[in-house]
Amino acid sequence: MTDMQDRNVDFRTCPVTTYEVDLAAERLIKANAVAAIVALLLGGIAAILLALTRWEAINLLPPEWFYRLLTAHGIDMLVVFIVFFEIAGLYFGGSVMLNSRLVAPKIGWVAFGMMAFGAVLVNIMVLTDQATVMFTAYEPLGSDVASPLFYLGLILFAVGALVGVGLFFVTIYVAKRDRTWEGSFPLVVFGFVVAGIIAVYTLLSGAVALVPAMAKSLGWIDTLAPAFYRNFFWSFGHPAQQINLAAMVAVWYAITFVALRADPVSEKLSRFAFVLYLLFINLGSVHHLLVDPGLSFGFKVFNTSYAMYLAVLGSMIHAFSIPAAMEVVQRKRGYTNGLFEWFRKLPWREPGFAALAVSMFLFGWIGGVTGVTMGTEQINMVSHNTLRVPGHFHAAVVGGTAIAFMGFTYYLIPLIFRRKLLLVGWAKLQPYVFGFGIMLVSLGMITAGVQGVSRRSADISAAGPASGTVDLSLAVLGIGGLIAFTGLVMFLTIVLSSVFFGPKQEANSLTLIVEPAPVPEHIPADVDLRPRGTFVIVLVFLAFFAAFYLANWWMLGRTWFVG
Ligand code: HEM
Ligand SMILES: [Cu+2]
Repeated sequence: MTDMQDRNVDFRTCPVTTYEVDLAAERLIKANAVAAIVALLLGGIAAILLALTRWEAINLLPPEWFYRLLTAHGIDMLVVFIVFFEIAGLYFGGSVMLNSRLVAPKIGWVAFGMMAFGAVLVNIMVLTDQATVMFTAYEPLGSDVASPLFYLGLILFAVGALVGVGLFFVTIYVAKRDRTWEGSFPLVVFGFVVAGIIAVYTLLSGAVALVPAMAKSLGWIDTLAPAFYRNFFWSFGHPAQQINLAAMVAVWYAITFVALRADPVSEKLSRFAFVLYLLFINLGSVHHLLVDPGLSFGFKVFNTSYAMYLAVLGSMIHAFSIPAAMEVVQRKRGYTNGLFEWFRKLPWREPGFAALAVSMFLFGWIGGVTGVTMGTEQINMVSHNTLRVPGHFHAAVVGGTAIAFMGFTYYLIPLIFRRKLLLVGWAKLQPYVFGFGIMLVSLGMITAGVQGVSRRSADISAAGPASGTVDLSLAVLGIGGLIAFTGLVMFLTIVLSSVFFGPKQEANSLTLIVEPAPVPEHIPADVDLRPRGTFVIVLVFLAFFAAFYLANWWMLGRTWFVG
């Protein structure tokens, strides 16, 4: 604490969490969070137009605009929105949650400026048709077509993010040195540290892909091997999803605590699961290269199956231990009837909890199951580049990560923006509306993809009349898009109106609607605290997973008949 006073850092004490909040960190968290929301708005406008184009009966946009907006949507959502939000999360975890000052906030503003400028530049290039190359910008298309300023924008954004991550690490180092908190890192911060470590090599890999591509678009070099670009692009693009994953799981633990005051059943096991991410998850990136001819079958299978399953194990540990933590704390509160009384009595009307529940469901049951299945070399042969792929990642990254981040934002408003959350009644419904919409988007995409509809197609009618129930699947995608867009507009309205027009006030409670009942100090020995309901849910999940996986092999077996 002495160090803080020496440096004249302004702190306030949060009346609810008792955290010592560095006001400079608070301002940076606000700026990064608002930038994230603006990106979400832009990406969301593109999203509904894309969904209404893929709904073949409407086919709204002409192809040029479809591809332009597809590029903008991919970048604004998957890169700009998510990364700005994560930088806000890192400053929150590294400074606020550790009661420490944010080291060198000026550098934080430089990082913010680079990211914001880079994002604006990329958007201008994409929207003025100077970079209609998809967010992947594969070689040789990418550097033949895209303006060098497109690459410059992406590189500035990535370097700015790297600076922000660096600031986070220096901040936690100083916090540790000054002993601003007791004991080891809180689990949530530990999750952010893992996300930060993954972010470092992710962003460096991005530079290895994008810097030569920019050099080529400037004419400084003549060739850039497509396989080289793809390899490094995906050492950036896939691990970026693992940053999202680690940050999302950290947010899951945070919300579990906020909404239920539940601690993890085994904190050691949860930490171990985070370490599994760190060690194994980037190997799974090879699933993007499963159709690349230059790589051996053994290399592909080792990385996408054996190695990746260790990372999947990490996710399963989290996904089973969080409901178990909820069940144990609910049982302590006396909800011990049958297997599922604890479950029925969960705070379904609390916005953060609703977001957590929807996020865990969509991430695990749809995103996770389809991802592991399609990552299998053989099954990938029929799903690669079909709509099944965006079907999978909309469940994972939108249904999972974006919804978790939305839920978390509701708490940042009273705690960090120090404003009253307006439209709380909407906030209670928003995760369900958005989640239901995204579920339909995802299922529509997956079922269309299974019938062979390709991703990134403005219009599939050129290939002749669609077979089977393709039209129905695409209609489900379109209707889901309308519902999800409604949920997105609800979120943006709640957040932006609260941030700009909500009455200023200090937070007075951790939760927004449902205050959890206190947990009794002494629990009689005969109360059954074992999470038996969770165990049943886990078994059902594993059975569903196995059935889906085997059904895919069965379908694959019906694709080519040997004999
Ligand atoms: C209202 C919510 C959303 C809707 C309705 C929506 C819809 C769509 C549609 C229709 C496509 C085009 C698929 C294709 O034809 O291949 C797409 C692509 C994509 N979306 Fe979304 N999306 C939404 C939110 C998000 C969010 C929040 C993210 C990321 C966090 C995201 C990431 C992506 C990515 C990375 C692509 C692929 C771009 C490409 O192929 O280059 N989407 N989305
Ligand atoms: Cu991937």
